Amino acid sequence: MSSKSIVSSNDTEKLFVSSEYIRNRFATVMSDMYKSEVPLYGELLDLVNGINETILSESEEIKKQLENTGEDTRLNMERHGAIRLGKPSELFTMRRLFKVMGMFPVGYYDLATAGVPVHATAFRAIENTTLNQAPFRVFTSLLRLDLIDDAQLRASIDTILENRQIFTEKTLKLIDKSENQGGLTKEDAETFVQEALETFRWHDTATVDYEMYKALLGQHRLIADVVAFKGPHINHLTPRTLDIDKVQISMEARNIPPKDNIEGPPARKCPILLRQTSFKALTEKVTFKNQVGNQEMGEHKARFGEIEQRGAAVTQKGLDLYNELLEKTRRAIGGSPTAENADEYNNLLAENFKEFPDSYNELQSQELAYFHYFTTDKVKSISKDKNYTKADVNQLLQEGYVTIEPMVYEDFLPVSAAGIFASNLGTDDAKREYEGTSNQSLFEKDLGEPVYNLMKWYEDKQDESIQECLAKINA
Ligand code: OOG
Ligand code: NI
Repeated sequence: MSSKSIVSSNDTEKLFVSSEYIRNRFATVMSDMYKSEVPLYGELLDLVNGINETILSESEEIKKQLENTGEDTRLNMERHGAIRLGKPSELFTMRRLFKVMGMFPVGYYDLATAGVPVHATAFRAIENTTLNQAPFRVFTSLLRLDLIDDAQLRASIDTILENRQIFTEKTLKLIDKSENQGGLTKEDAETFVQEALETFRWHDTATVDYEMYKALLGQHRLIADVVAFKGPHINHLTPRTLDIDKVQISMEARNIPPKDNIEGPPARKCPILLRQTSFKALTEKVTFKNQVGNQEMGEHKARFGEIEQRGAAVTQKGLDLYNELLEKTRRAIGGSPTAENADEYNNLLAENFKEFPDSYNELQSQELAYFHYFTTDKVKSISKDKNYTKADVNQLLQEGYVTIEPMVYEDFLPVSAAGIFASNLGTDDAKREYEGTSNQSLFEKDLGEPVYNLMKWYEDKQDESIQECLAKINA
């Protein structure tokens, strides 16, 4: 990061650090914490870094592409994490906490239809430059108590959650301070980062007794994970690889057992959206306290490792085609793939996706994906006797006055997310079905503001890049 972007001043003459600086610090301390809590994560980072280095040294094309879009500098910092919250006020404060780090809620994901009783958003930066400086993002889900049919258990959960405070006093004070004065000094930022980290820490003592834990588990493993602990421990941190198939094979070779199949689209020349794989959740020892103060030992599975490969963001038309081909494949094998039919699933997926054009030119001309537009040197010699508009862009592209690079998909996929949840929760939970409709307006009410519309975000970014080109051409 350039030194210029670390500090910004305000009119009270105090020096505030930028939100990118705070976000990077937070991502770093989080990564260090997770490395010490889940050593396999550190091993996965080594693996991913090694594979990325090889690819960058072997493929001039990929290297150039990442340089042109500015993603080259962020590749090795790139991580996403996930947390699961229990009650509305936690989501509300979490939004304020992430805002201190320049992270905003983008997209609404309903996972109930896929058998997971939560809905979610992803907190991330929303400007290209700030994304490239500090790409850290957090998939944040909120338990949907309204989907739990057992009224008595629902009441107990309410009471348990009512009594917990997942944020430290100092964190809350510093969020207020940042909101009131428009930023934090370097010293405050460091305290904020360390205090905020506490919310994401693993606790090996449950807040409920073993009986209650079992009752929660009986409803859904995820409910036990959210309700039985002091806070929303970070459950995975995911580095970005440039070749997930290589990682999947190397994981097996290193005795890190991956899940049975890679979520998302098949391998392609021009990757789209997001492909993900993970290693199974660890079995961790947990202490439960019963009413008379005695301790009982048990275990819990929550934290796992995940790797992702990101490709081009697709338009609504592209997403519809993606969903259609994915659903067609899932239907043919009878739902989510299992260890037994993973090969069959992958072959069929590859076969079905032949329908999805696999060159950037086709993806552009058929408006299936989003692109950054750049002017070329040829622009110097362009005829100036007309004013070029958006309608001329395809012509300009064909004639070599502008070029394109794919816009990377910055977000998540609900079916994949459900698959990741399921692979770590056990198949019984994955088969569960929840009645009820998705409830974005309730989510936004709890959040305290609307989420950014995901498609519109890419549309706007593409538009900005086209307008910049036109401004240069018409200058
Ligand atoms: C979140 C799963 C979603 C992803 O990469 O799709 C996710 C969770 O298990 O809490 O992180
Ligand atoms: Ni994830």
